[in-house]
Amino acid sequence: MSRIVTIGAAQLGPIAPDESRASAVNRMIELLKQAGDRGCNFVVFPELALTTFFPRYYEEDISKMNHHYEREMPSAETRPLFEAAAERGIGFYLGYAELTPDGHRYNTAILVDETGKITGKYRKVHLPGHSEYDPNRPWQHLEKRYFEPGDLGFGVWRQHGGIIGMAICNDRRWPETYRVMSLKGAEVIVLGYNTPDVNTSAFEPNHLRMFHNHLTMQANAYMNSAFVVGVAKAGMEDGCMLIGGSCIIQPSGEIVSQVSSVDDELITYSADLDLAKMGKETVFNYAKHRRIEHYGTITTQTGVELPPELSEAAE
Ligand code: ING
Repeated sequence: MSRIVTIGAAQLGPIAPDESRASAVNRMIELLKQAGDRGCNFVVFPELALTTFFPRYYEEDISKMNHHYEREMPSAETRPLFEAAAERGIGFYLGYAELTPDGHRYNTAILVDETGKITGKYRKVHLPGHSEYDPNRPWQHLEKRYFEPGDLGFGVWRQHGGIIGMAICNDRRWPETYRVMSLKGAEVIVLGYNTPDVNTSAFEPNHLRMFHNHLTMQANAYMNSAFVVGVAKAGMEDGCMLIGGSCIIQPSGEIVSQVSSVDDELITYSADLDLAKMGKETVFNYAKHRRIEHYGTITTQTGVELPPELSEAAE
């Protein structure tokens, strides 16, 4: 009996720096209503879906950014989102900035089930950008200033009849992200992203932003035999253009649904999770074909142990 889960990718357009939580929540509730009308079981929202992408701004005193963080989840402002989803029997993934009671700051995502219960949490591991003001950049990308690397690892959770894993934005560029979760059985990997359409650290032709966005998710969907759902916060946020391109990718690596705007937009797909099983049981059957004992040791951050004759050259 096939396991069909109708997945919604709920892309958000720009969130202005002074936009209220209530406004962002209401926009997401509107997308949830559309998702309910289209029979969705599960909806994926973007990274930092409650606020503008505030790592774009430098603040000497980090506590001046506290209003962008959630101290509790759900809060009075976000509870309506949980209620709207539970009323429709829809689970969801939500990205937001987390400030813990003991003062830790994370770029976080949660998994919520169809009854509105938080079933999983993930804190972004791969934080791109920098921690100090960089005068050479048109916009800052201060994720290393405003967040700590995640301390929860890459988890997976049983929900909607399958095994779901979570990642956030830059994580999608690192194969380890997907491999760790697929080694744990992930059949669906969901992630939100805020990706400026211009590389502010070095020149990069503009078209590569979208190419790399889809390449990384499609390739890793195939190599880990999992559905991958990538959902953007898109559009011109306070003068900084964020790419869209939200999409749903099947384990073959093919994009099966993709947005056409850089605004609030819902796309959906009825995924047969057993498509993920096929790859895990054949071409990517780890027990049969994966040979880690033959890979050689990985001993350094660069990822390989150099043979002696080369190691001097590397120093
Ligand atoms: N944003 C971007 C991302 O990984 C980036 C930053 C873009 C890093 C392109 C490297 C290359 O999509 C976030 N929020 O991680």
